[in-house]
Amino acid sequence: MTSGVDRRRWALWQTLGKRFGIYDIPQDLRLSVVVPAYNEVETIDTILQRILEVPIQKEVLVVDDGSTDGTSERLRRWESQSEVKVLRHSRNRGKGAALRTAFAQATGQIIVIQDADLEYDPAEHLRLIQPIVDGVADVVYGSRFVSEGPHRVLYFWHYQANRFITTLSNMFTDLNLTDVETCHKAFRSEVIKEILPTLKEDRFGIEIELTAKVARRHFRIYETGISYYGRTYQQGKKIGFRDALQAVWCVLRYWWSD
Ligand SMILES: Nc1nc2c(ncn2[C@@H]2O[C@H](COP(=O)(O)OP(=O)(O)O)[C@@H](O)[C@H]2O)c(=O)[nH]1
Ligand SMILES: [Mg+2]
Repeated sequence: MTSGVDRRRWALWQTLGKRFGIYDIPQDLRLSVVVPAYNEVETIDTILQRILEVPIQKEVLVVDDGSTDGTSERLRRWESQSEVKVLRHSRNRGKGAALRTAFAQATGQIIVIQDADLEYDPAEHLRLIQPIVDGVADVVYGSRFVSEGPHRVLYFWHYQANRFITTLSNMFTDLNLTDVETCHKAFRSEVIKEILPTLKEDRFGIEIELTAKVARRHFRIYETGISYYGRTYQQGKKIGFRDALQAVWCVLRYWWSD
């Protein structure tokens, strides 16, 4: 018979383990980590290193989206690594196009999107995919707004635009997401295979399009808190006002038609 102490220990392990992403991962599980990269020479080596350090079987699909700053040359050195596959766009096409290129080649059971800058931490991949591993979710969004982890304090108006876009997207999808624009998103690969032929957005509109499409098909969507090491425009952040307007347009477009 288990003692009271054992039961409490078990409960603590279950609760804290899940919270921190420490749990048993099935031996045969393989992750596809998709990395869109455009002019990220400062961070590309570090991000790939950190992705490979995560203790799970994986393939990394990096898409060099027509970089001109030396990222392409750096990636050449990674091509010999068996876990890394480098895909290239001969000219810049945008994050959405880069994701589609990688999705088409992904062979893992779970696909995780990981930007090539250091705003999101690959160490949180295990936590992000846990609801999928548990069999309760088809899609998991890492929310920057519901976690206790560290968050860089940054632009007020950027944050307001983010809230506005999330609320607008929720109104049309009838979801209660807290962070539609998060770049940490995980999907069962069947979900991506199903929606891939319909994806159209080349730029950051892809975040809204993906959300509208998983909502329309009634996939089981979860959120989990993640940390956010935001960067400034001086450090290379690129998303801007034009992308916010485009997001609004995409909410309407993908509500109207698939
Ligand atoms: N801005 C931008 N990012 C791209 C493009 N293609 C791929 N990416 C990658 O998409 C991710 C998100 O871009 P980023 O500028 O960091 O967006 P932000 O952090 O939301 O401002 C990064 O990993 C980029 O390298 C592109 O054409 N433009
Ligand atoms: Mg970023």
